[in-house]
Amino acid sequence: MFTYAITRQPGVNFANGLTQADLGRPSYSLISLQHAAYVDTLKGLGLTVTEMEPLRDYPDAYFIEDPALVTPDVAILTIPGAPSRQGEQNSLAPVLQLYRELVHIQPPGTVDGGDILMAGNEIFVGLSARTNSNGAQQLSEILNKHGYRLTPIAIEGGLHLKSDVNYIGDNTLLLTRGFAQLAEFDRYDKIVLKDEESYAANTLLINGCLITPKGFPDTHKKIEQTGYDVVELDVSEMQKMDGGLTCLSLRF
Ligand code: CIR
Repeated sequence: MFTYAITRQPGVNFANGLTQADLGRPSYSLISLQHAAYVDTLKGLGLTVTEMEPLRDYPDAYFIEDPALVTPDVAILTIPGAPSRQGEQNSLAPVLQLYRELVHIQPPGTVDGGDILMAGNEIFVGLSARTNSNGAQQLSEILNKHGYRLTPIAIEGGLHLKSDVNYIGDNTLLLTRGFAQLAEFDRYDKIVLKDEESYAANTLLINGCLITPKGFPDTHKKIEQTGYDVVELDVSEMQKMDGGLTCLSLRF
């Protein structure tokens, strides 16, 4: 169960953030509404949410999952892999140290939170254009001390590991077809997405509720069969900036 979440509002310049998506120009008024609905959903699920202000020099900073990882034992400030995002982590230190012992990834390591998938005591780390092997090694040394086992997963296409696979409890992964073949995921039950619904792999489990992006009916039907409550949120404007539901909060 999660008790807390930290979010950050998108800034007026959020459209200057990084993106490879070709989905059109995003709207500030719409992303503000979508973000507010996300925060309200977390609150409705019982979380106490710390809402942080935009960081003017970091238009991607509302994807607050990337510069940190919070586990039950420790908070890790990462060094995000994209040069334009390096520094976002510093603003999180004052708030995270209220809750956890703080540890810092050191150069030359880089890690994006979007590459870290926690499934109980097993943690998968995507080795991507953002997370390098030095960063993954540092993460592993920190987290082994707290009883976690880390498994690296090479990310060939796509931005982050959690763009393609998420853990939805009960030993079950929600994932795209390519990732379903990986031997590293053999011991899990799997819900495999239709190719045209791969964006919905970025579904978030919060306190018995699956928050899933709006507009993916086959995925919706499949995840309803788990017995969890399912809430759909429209995150069209975040999708235009290559982000989604998990990226928008730190949960612990
Ligand atoms: C970026 O490219 O860094 C942002 N535009 C999107 C980050 C999405 N974060 C995530 O999936 N954890």
